[in-house]
Amino acid sequence: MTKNVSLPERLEATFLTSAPDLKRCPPPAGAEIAFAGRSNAGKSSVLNQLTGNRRTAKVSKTPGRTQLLNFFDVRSGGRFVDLPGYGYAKAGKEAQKTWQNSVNHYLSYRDSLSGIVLVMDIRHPNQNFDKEMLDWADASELPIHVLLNKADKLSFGAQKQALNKLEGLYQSHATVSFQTFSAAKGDGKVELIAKLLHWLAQPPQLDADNDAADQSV
Ligand SMILES: Nc1nc2c(ncn2[C@@H]2O[C@H](COP(=O)(O)OP(=O)(O)OP(=O)(O)O)[C@@H](O)[C@H]2O)c(=O)[nH]1
Ligand SMILES: [Mg+2]
Repeated sequence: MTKNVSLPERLEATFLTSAPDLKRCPPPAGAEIAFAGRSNAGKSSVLNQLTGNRRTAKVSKTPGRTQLLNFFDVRSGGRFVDLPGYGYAKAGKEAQKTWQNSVNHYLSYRDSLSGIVLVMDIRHPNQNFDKEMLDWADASELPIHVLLNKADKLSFGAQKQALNKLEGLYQSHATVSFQTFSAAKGDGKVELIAKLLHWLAQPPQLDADNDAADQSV
């Protein structure tokens, strides 16, 4: 029997910079993994659990806290990007539109993007934005890993039920995978780290000319 390869307990990462839009993103360096999801689903908390540092990304009880694209250098190589949350009603229509435009641009044109971690609140999964993101990733053939976060809020049976339901709904989506997660407790971290290390090890081949063009979108 082969021995299991041991995984790190965390993926250390340090804040690099914030960008309001694609134009002002830092030049790509290795594989980039974006954390997306509805506002308050727990994207920043997931990042902090992953890096083992509660101060990596700002967490707030007030939805809409993350308003810029926040870049983090992963120590072992590659980048994480904490994206502004979708659907923060109180932000005002104009501000919301601006943020969402920058997220859409980033997702559509960032060549170094290797995968998306889509964070959902397990109690309210598969909302409109989530559906759109899953369909878009499927059409773009981009790997997307869904975290059913805040699993600590449900019984084990209810967690399984939510997971099975989503897996069934998206059976035909070839690039999607699902898992339950708790950013509060760290449950599911090993599975997530394995997935991310796999993505980080396969940075997309960048075409220098294309990339320069993309930065000007
Ligand atoms: N119980 C529980 N609470 C969580 C979990 N993950 C996040 N939270 C809480 O949910 C709230 C929102 O978390 P954030 O990490 O700031 O969410 P976000 O998705 O980054 O939000 P925006 O930046 O507004 O888009 C905070 O009060 C967190 O403490 C979890 O796994 N379990
Ligand atoms: Mg956040």
